[in-house]
Amino acid sequence: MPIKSQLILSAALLLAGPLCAADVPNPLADANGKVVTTPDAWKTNVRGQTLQFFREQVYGVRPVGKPAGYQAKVLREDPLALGGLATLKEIEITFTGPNGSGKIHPVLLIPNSAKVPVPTFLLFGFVKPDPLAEANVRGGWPVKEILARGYATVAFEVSEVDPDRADGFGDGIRAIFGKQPAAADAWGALSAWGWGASRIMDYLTTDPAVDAQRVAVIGHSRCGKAALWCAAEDERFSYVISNNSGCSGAAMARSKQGERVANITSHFPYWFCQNYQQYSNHEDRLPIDQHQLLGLIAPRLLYVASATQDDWADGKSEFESCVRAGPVFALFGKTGLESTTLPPPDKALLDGGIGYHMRTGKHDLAVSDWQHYMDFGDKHWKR
Ligand code: GTR
Repeated sequence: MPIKSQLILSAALLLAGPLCAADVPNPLADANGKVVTTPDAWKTNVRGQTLQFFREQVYGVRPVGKPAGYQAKVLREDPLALGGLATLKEIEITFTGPNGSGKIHPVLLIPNSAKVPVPTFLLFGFVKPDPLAEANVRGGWPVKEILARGYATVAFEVSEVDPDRADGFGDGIRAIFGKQPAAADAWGALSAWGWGASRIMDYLTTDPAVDAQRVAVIGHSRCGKAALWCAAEDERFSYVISNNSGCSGAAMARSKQGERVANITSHFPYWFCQNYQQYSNHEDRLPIDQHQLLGLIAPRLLYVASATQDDWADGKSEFESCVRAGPVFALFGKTGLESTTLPPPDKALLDGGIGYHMRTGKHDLAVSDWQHYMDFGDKHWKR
C-alpha cells in the first residue's frame, strides 16, 4: 500500500474510535497477502478473489446468470398513473430451468415530467409492489416523493423470486436451477433475490425510458444485505444503497455488537450458503470481512445508512466498515467517506464516493432516508 494510503487508513481508523485489533483483512491485499497499488492490479488480482470468498463462504455460488429461456414483457401500461404523475408499467419476467419455470412481476414508474432516459431506483421489496397501496409507502417505497425528485423507480417482491422462509428452498428459483441436496457453497436466499434484481436489470436495459447507466439498487435490512451482494455480483448497477443492513450486510463481522454470525445463521440459515455457519462465534476465521463487500462496489457510488436505535444492526460498525472500505475507493482516485468521524444523528455525509447518515429512530426505511439517497444521487449521479 502506498505510504499516503496507509496514512489515510491509519488516521481514519484512529478517528473512527476504538476498533477491533489486528487481523482485519486488508481490502487491497491479494490471496498471498501482497498489497496492490493500482486499480488494474486490484481488479485483476483482488476483486475476483474477494468475490469468490464471499460466494463460497457467505452468500453462495449462483448456478446460473441470465437463463436461456428468459423473456420480459410489459403486461399493462398506464401513461397517466397516480393522477398523471407517472407512466406505470407492470412487467412480467419469465424463465425456465432444469426443474421448472418461474415468474417475477416488477412494477416500474417513470415520472412524466422528466426527460427520458431517467435514472432509476430499484427497490428490493417486502411486499407486492403496488404504488397505490399505503403498505408500499410504509414498506419503504414512497413513490410520489421519488417521482417528484425526477427519478423513476421499480420494485419487486423478493419472496416472488425465492420465499423468505426456512423451508422455501423448494418453491423458488433455487429449486428451479439448483440441485438437491444443496452443496455447502450453494446460493442462499439473499443471493437468489439479487439474481432476481439482475433479471429486472436485463429488462431495464431494453426500456428506452430508463437510463440503464444509472440504475441504483436499494434495500432495507435483509434486503439491504441482498442489495449489496447483488451489486457486488452485478457491476451494471452504478449506485448501491444499504439501509440498516447490519449483520452480514454493511456492518463488520469481526467487531460488531448486536446481531452476530451465530444469531443470524441460527435464525435465518437459508439466507446464506451452509459454509457460513462454521463462522458462528468464529468471525476471526472468515477469510474476508464486510468492508471488503463494500470495497467490491468501488468505484461506483455507495450509500450506507444506520439508525440511532438500531443496536441489533450496529450503526457504528456499519460506519467503521465504510471507513475500512475507503482505501479501495482511494485506489480509484476517489474519496470514500468525506469524514472518518461518525457524524451526529441526521447529518448526512454526501461529499465522498460513499454517503452515510445515522437517522434518529428505529430500524426502518423512512422517507427522510430516501431524501438523503436522492440528494446523494443529485450530487454524483444524475445528469
Ligand atoms: C432481523 C435480522 C436482521 C435483519 C432484520 C430484517 O430479524 O436479525 O439481520 O435482516 O431481521 O430484515 O428485518
